[in-house]
Amino acid sequence: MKPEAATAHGREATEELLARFRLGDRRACARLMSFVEDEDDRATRVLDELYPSRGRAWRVGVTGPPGAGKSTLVEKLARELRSRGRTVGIIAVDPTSPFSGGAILGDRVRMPRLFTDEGVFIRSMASRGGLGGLARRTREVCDVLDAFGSEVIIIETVGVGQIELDVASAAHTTVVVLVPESGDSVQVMKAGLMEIGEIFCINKADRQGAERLLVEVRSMLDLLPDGREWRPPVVETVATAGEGVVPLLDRLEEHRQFLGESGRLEELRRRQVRTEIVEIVEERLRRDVWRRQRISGRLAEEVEAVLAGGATPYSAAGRVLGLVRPGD
Ligand SMILES: Nc1nc2c(ncn2[C@@H]2O[C@H](COP(=O)(O)OP(=O)(O)OP(=O)(O)O)[C@@H](O)[C@H]2O)c(=O)[nH]1
Ligand SMILES: [Mg+2]
Repeated sequence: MKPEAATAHGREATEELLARFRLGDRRACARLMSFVEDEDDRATRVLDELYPSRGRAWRVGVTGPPGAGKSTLVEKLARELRSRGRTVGIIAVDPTSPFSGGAILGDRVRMPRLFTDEGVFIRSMASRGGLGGLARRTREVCDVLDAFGSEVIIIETVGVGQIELDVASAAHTTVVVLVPESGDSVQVMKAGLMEIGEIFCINKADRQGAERLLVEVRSMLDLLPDGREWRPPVVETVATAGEGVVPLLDRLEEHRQFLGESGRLEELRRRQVRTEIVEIVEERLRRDVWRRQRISGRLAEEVEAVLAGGATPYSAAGRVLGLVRPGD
């Protein structure tokens, strides 16, 4: 096949997928998400096309230590949301897994009833060999789900590092799930979870030490600076039994209402759009720069100059940059 024919075929396929997506075809939706996740060349076109249809979904982050019961809780929350008549999207982000379908099998086992519900869309995401861009790709997959019509999107991440915190920051409302065995409160502070939680959930409240953890979390929250408009509530749950899920969702709804009434939602949106533009510009710059023959040629020369002595990577970079922006 000639290259032009291949391109035309690719375009046609994308148009057809978009058309099916608009008709509510779940498989087309999954395909478009894969474009985004794989950073396929078609992703930009797809995201640009879908942009006007996104922006309605409420994005809820659920984060916490490994094994805290996040998936169990997400399943129960999703079912409660369904009974309140909302459509739900679930994105399980596993930064430790290189396989993006990998976690799906587990989720199918954990969330069997949700998998057969047309009002629920479940997607697993992985780091694919590098954490770079995971937060952005998660946000873009959210955008696809949002445009597909999910009214509430729940993003599950393991809260262990900066990348995961970045992923959590894509959400409007973040629930931090803690369990009696998650270690002392100092560790929670260190992991940066205290700052990002708008709601704290003490799960496995059926286990020993839950009461003590509750007291500790409350006293830590008391240390947060005064004058904050939103004081994070603490809710106890037993996810396996569904206990506490209704109060948890009620607190979540309250936070959503607070976001709208306080003008915070508007502020979040502005910041989000700014981040998006900056990221897209940086991404394209990076990609385009090294594609320019003159610049990649100069790079090869500069490598030799540094190795030969007399030049440093810093002076070399300066000269390369001189070609990128000759006006400066
Ligand atoms: N006793 C008790 N066990 C629970 C509770 N919630 C979840 N579990 C159990 O804890 C284990 C881990 O639950 P998951 O929902 O997979 O936890 P997770 O946080 O999603 O785990 P990762 O995604 O691997 O980090 C499972 O065996 C659950 O049945 C609870 O409230 N009480
Ligand atoms: Mg999980």
